Amino acid sequence: MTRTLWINARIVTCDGAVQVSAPGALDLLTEGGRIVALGADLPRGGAKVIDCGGRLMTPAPVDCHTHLVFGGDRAREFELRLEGASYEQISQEGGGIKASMRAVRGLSVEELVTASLPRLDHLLAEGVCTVEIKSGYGLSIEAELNLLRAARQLASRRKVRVVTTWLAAHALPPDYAGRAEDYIREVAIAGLEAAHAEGLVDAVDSFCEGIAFSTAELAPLYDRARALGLPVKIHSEQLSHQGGTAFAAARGAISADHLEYATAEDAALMAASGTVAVLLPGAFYMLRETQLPPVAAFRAAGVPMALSTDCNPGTSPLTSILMTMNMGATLFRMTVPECLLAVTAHAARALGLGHQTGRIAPGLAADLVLWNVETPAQLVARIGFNPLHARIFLGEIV
Ligand code: DI6
Ligand code: FE
Repeated sequence: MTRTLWINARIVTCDGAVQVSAPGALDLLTEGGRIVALGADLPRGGAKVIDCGGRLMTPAPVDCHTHLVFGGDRAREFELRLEGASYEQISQEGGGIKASMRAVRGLSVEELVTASLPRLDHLLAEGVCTVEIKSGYGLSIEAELNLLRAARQLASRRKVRVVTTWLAAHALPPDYAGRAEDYIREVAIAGLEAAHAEGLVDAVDSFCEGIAFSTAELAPLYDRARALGLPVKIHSEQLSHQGGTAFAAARGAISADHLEYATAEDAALMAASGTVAVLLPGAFYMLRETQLPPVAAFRAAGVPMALSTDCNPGTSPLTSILMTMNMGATLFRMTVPECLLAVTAHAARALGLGHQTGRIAPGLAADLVLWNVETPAQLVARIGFNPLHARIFLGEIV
């Protein structure tokens, strides 16, 4: 087992308040992919020593909400929105998620992997070591299974931890128009059982929205998820307030995501249920949304806030976790420490992995990044700049 002593780094543990240690003040010992010890002048005893040269060391970013596996391209919809069409209009006219559905149904698992690898590589180039990937563009049992099969394949092609999420309740496909309850039963629930039996599902998600599903339609799906022992989460209050956040918090959701139209009451419910607020500034930006998520209410209620790319072909074609942090600060007025915690400790918590990754603490995975900067502010402030020096996944420089 490789035993490595990392010396002379400026370490931000993201374990509690964000503080940067002076270079050389703390050493980090890793062994067998885990963090073993963090402290001053740790004994070298047979460990390989790596001098970090005074660079900033953080936990590796976790991208906790992506639709990274998809096919096709929707840049034309971007143009239509520039010409004045709304996201809802495009969706009602057969575009949006349904356009991606048509593209996905025409691809094999291998083709989905090939289409998605460049996006994954973009995230990894900025140090990401854990990525959540949702289904949701297949909208039939077989096509949804293929998306998660491709997600699992990606984990074997790269040094990265992939967490999969069943999101068949993302949109109603044309063959089920007007039959949401049938779709939930025949595709979302039946498919969930098949996917779970195949080991493809780590959590269950849905899109609760006027153009998607209501809480009443979603309830049977969440009941089934609970019966299978799977964690649940939700896309809620993105375009309007539909009550998805309260619905999910009542079911102990690990996260509620988007939340532009969430209220202080939603925040209080989330605080009580331990639900993480996953904020997605890429979609806010692309849709030129003006309703800000209630960051002050989350802060006041003590709801942990995460930030994620929401990488998807329509509302957030974003594959930069650094840009996401910058947007969290600029668009959502989050502080630099909040932005850093949002892509590390809180993002890990949003996936139920808070005791596995996202912090630098003994016992956790040695998922780390060395950056060619000295402070977290230098990481968040710049745009289109990647200061990555080394990505370390399970103790090994990749
Ligand atoms: N909300 C979003 O922003 C993405 N999915 C969702 O539920 C967008 C999906 C898409 O337009 O392809
Ligand atoms: Fe999403």
